[in-house]
Amino acid sequence: MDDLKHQVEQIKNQFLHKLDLAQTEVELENVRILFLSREGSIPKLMHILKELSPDDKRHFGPLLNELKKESEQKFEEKKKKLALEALNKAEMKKTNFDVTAYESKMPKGSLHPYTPVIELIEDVFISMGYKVAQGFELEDEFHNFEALNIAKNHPARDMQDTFWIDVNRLMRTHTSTVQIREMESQKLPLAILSYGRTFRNEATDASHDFVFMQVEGLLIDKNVSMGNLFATLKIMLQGIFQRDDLDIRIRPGYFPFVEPGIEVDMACPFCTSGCSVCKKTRWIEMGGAGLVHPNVLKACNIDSTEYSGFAFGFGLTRLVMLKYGINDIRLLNSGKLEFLEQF
Ligand code: FA5
Repeated sequence: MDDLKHQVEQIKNQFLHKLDLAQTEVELENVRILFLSREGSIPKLMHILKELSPDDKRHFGPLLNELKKESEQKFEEKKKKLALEALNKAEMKKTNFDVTAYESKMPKGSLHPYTPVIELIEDVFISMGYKVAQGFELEDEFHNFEALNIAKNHPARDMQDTFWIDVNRLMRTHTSTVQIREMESQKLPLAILSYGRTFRNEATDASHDFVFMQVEGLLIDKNVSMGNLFATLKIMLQGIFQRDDLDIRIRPGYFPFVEPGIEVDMACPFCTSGCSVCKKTRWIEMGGAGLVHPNVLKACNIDSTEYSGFAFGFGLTRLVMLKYGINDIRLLNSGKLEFLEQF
């Protein structure tokens, strides 16, 4: 009887080995014929069962039944696996074929002008050790206003016409919300860059849209100065425009969340004596910046006697307009093909 036990073991191993080697439907069918078909080695072994004594039957019956059941199950699993692989291969072939055919007939796509500018900015800041942070477009009053030192009834709230969703929730009016979320949750020192859509309930014109992009930077460390801020802004603008000789103007500016605060303008590239983009001023306002106000640090539980920092928030949409000479901001969100095809 040891002989029969040995035989069961041997057939089982051979079956598993051959099943493992089978890589096509034909090879799998050969395994089935060899082991599971009526003349296959497993059913043949089952025939021997009939000739055994009742005692041996009781002992070998379950062993042989288990071999049969397990082999059939393993066979079905392998069959499904091979069928799925064949299907995937066929799908891939179909996709490859379709893409080639599609490409030859359809016009080519291109990057939206935002994309290369975002990549340039990310390159500049990642090379300086900054982390790119994500924020929320749907925000609460605390992160958009209060923590940024803009209390209820503060006149600065009127400067940012807000799309309110309900009493506490709003569409963020600026990316400065990310400053707060990062200071609340990250360890110091902190160097973050963030960009994304912002929303303002205001009338549109050549340089104003109600949905536009901003890019925000924040550095919190010990002894951060306006000198650090100026150097960083200069590196950013030179990186975006890929030139050193930029016409930039810096003037004092008021934002409740920085002290001192500045505004940064760039010379209008569309005119020599004033136009609708620069509102006849020859300068286009690009963004605000300054040293983070101690009240903001306090709202994020940061000790303002130990840490200081700078922050800036630029109109990414305006940067893109200047880089590519786009004289109407509304084109960027228009989805107009004749506009997008130029890039
Ligand atoms: C702010 O939004 C501040 N959060 C910027 C800031 C950040 C200051 C950190 C200090 C420290 P402001 O409302 O000025 O500031 O907007 C910043 C820039 O966004 C503007 O200079 C302009 O380039 C752009 N911008 C503002 N409103 C619009 C609009 N409606 N359409 C297009 N761009 C706009």
